[in-house]
Amino acid sequence: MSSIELEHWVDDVARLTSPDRIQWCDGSAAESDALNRLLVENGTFTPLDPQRHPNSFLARSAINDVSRTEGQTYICCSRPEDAGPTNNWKNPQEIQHTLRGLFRGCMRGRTMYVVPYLMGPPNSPHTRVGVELTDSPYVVANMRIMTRMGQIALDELSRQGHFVKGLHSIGLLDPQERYICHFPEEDSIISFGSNYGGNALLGKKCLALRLASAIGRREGWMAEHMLILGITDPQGRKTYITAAFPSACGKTNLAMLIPPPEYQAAGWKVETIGDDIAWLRFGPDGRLYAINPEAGFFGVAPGTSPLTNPNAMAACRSNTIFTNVALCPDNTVWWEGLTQEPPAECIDWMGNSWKPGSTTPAAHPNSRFTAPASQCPCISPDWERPEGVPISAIIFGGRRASVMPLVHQAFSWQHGTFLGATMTSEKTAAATGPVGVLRHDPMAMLPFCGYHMGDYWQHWLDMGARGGDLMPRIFHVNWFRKDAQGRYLWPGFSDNMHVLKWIVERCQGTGAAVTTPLGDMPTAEALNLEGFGLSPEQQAELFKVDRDEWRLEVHEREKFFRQFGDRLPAGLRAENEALRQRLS
Ligand code: GTP
Ligand code: SPV
Ligand code: MN
Repeated sequence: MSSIELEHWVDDVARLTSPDRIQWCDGSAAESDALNRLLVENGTFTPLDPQRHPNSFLARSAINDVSRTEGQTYICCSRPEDAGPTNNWKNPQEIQHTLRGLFRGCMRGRTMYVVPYLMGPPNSPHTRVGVELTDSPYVVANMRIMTRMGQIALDELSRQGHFVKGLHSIGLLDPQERYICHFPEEDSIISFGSNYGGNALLGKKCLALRLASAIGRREGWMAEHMLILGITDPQGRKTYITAAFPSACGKTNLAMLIPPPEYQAAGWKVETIGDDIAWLRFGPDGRLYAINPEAGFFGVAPGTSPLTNPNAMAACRSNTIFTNVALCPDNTVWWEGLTQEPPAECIDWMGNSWKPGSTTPAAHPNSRFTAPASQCPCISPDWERPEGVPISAIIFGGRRASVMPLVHQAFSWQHGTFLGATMTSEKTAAATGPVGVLRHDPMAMLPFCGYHMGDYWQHWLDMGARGGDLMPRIFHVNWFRKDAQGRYLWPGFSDNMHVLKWIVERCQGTGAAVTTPLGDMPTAEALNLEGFGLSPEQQAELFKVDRDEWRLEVHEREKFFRQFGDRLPAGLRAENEALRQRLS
């Protein structure tokens, strides 16, 4: 039934787009080798040094196709009010008409690839099937790493009988004619005019977040922009944590954290389950379980180094696609932050020769590596568990140079939902537009929530009411507070372990805390900052709650909440009121 539906759909799309040939992808190594050869021949891929980077390639994108384009991303549901004030909306019939015009004949001279894929581990009841039709071999090569692609998905499709339709064409890569469209009422995606990750790899943000968030609401589960990690304490107990940080705000790094030597000596261990997306649902014991729907990492290259993230470096040594990084004369790659000393010369991400001291970066700030998760040295033995892992804590966090302290814990699930809903963060290069501008990014889902944000918050509260005391504890962190000179106060990376340890202890019912107007914070003994080289003033600054600044925050949040009208859950308004009271 479903495979017939698939064949009909492929025929329909082929009639519309007129590709020269159609290739059904089976996910085999032979298919991948042939595709990589083709990408080298057509100039998309540059092979890297086979010793230092086996089976790995550099790809350079069009210079105006380097990040997600949120202004051209649409939720296409019948009623605009169901997309809500934080999404762009299009009328489904009208946009279908426009898109048909753009897709007509757009694959002439090209191959149309049929890419069946799974989001979720094999043999999991939570796993969904998607099929992407695309004219981009670069997309196929990335999908093979990021998802479980090919025959495995066709087999699952014949069991499940349903798949999410994703139609993609790079078109002419014209930024003026770019549409990333989601149809939550019919579980389909149409993307035109971009070859960039989040716009073109339709399993990732389009299916696993925008559509899945809407499906999850209907079915009573959650799709979130969260890493998943497991921490083993010296007693051998495992605690699983998820964390929602906005794009390029530290998920991959936290997911792959290496504990400082004294923690390792004491027996602490951190393992990765996922670095970007979590699907959360109740298990038979009433706890919330998370799976990572992805099979690879689409990680930010700049700032990744053997010092900051050796696990990511190991993961992307081989079988990796590097997009928009710099190329060294010895056919290795480089990006800002990889080494302290830049190479004497290299080719920058645009293909121009580059020397240290140049006014432009060698690698694009949103350059990325696409690497198999299985290659990560700290990947958890549980990462493909069909039932997922039980979550004890959820962490929210953003990039805030001021105001927001290092860590605090919510008083309740509702208060935690409020902490997530009021997250703000400075914009990064992961989306087009000015970097550094502060914006609200609720639950790090602003660009990824597939329906009305007010209904999404209500769904969070409903999940909390269902889970009761078994729900995870909720925390907020900020690794990015700066001093008056603009330097980060907190060393971050490995040292984030100090904060994780306190969070684990709070979940276990130990970890000491003091109550502040914002939430519970660690006592000086519970989070020992000695030996960090921080002055007492710097330590105080990390945890400072400036009441005047916070009264402004409360006011700002009130304004932010207003746009959600009567879809703002009363509980969230009440939490802002309660915060105002605690500050006075
Ligand atoms: P997406 O893939 O876009 O969703 O990003 P992400 O949330 O996985 O972010 P990632 O871990 O790739 O980090 C983005 C940038 O933040 C990199 O340049 C990191 O080096 C930097 N970063 C990550 N963790 C920390 C930290 O603890 N402190 C500081 N100062 N920088 C960090
Ligand atoms: C993000 O921007 O949050 C990413 C990269 O993880 S992308 O897949 O392009 O969305
Ligand atoms: Mn992301």
